[in-house]
Amino acid sequence: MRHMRTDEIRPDQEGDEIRIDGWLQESRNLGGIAFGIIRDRFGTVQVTVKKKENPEMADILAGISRESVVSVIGKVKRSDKTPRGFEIVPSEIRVESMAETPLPMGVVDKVGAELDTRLNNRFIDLRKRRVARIFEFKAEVLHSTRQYLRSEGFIEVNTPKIVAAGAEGGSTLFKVDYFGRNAYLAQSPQLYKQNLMAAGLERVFEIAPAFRAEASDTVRHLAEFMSIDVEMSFINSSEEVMDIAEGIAFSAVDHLAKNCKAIVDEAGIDLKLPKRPFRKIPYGEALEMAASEGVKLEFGEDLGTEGEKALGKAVINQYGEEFYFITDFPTELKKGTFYAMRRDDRPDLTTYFDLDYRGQEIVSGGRREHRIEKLAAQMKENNLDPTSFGFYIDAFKYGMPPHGGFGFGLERFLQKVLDLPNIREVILYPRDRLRLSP
Ligand code: AMO
Repeated sequence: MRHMRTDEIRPDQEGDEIRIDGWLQESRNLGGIAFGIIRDRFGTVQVTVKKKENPEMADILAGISRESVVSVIGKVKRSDKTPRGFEIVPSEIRVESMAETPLPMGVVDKVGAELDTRLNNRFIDLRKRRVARIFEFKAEVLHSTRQYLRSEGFIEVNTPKIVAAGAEGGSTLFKVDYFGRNAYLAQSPQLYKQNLMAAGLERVFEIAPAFRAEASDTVRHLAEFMSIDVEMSFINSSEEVMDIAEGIAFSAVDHLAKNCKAIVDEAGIDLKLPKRPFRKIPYGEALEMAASEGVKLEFGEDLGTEGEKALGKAVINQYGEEFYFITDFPTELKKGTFYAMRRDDRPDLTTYFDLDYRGQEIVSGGRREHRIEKLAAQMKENNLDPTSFGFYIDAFKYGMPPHGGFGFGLERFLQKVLDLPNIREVILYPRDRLRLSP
């Protein structure tokens, strides 16, 4: 008999014999009636047995533990006592997999479990519809991002995740024993993305994990996160790069608002389409705005979490906007970022930018220095030896187009769209300083 999804069944199928499969969410024995709620990914249905009519079946149902996987064959019967207007009267209930008791955590309990307990038992946590919805949401964002970038002429690429050198500073590199040699897990595909510009691919994107040995334990840092990386050639300004970062964020919100109403409603969020183009706030002005919300920083200092939050508040208070770029980061602040192009008219400022969403950085990038003499000079300022940069520097020797790009943190974005307190909520199996399993 054909398996049916719970959401496929309707009251007007009265009398039809069907099969449903799922988890027994709960079962009750109420006097003369035993009933169970069967749940699959799409919803729930009620199975009802009148003891007088089928005492054996009533006993079977009552003897199955919560969250066991069952297969039920039965007839659809209209009922105005159930939320969906029908119930299933079973002729056969087969237990495919009996759940042990007690459960490590509840699925429908009113009192929620701690995040750690939930993550330790993620397979049960994900049985909660609200939690599973987060990952449907994530899949939709990935879908809209691919659609948008392809429509803008980008091709999707895959670069190695086992690498010989980092792109984002030594302190957050994970070391790997690579056949007796030192290797690292890629912190960012940036060096490869740039290499592909020399290769002539012109517009590339990659959606892949990035690894950071983040020592700090915060609600917005993971040791493994999904980075949406973009690199594009023949640009004249960093604004062209910002346009694409903005396009990803906008198209994701637009797609969710237009096509995912059920998910948005269930998540209980108020999705507002952002005004375009997103506001661009030069770093100097961003400092003043953060100061207006009580966080005072010196020119050249990193905004940091507190500065970002204060700026987010100021932007909402003054303009009512949630997405905004911080532009013109000072050269002094981006010193370690040897590949960042500096502004021709103001070498004390770079072409680097962040995109922040309600007080949290979600994207970082800019225009790269493609002129090899300038790049080598910037490396030397950082006490780096250009000759030790192997494949990276070679790509600049034989024809490198002007180019730029960015990394867009998928989980950072999702955490903010869904307004969740911890980034671990939006990744199936988070990796952090303490967590390696599951
Ligand atoms: P950056 O290091 O700023 O830039 O990273 C880009 C974006 O990735 C996200 N992100 C993180 N998300 C979760 N946990 C982390 N530990 C974490 N670290 C970063 C943020 C951030 O804005 N090479 C550049 C990109 C480029 O210029 O192409 C880079 O990786 O959302």
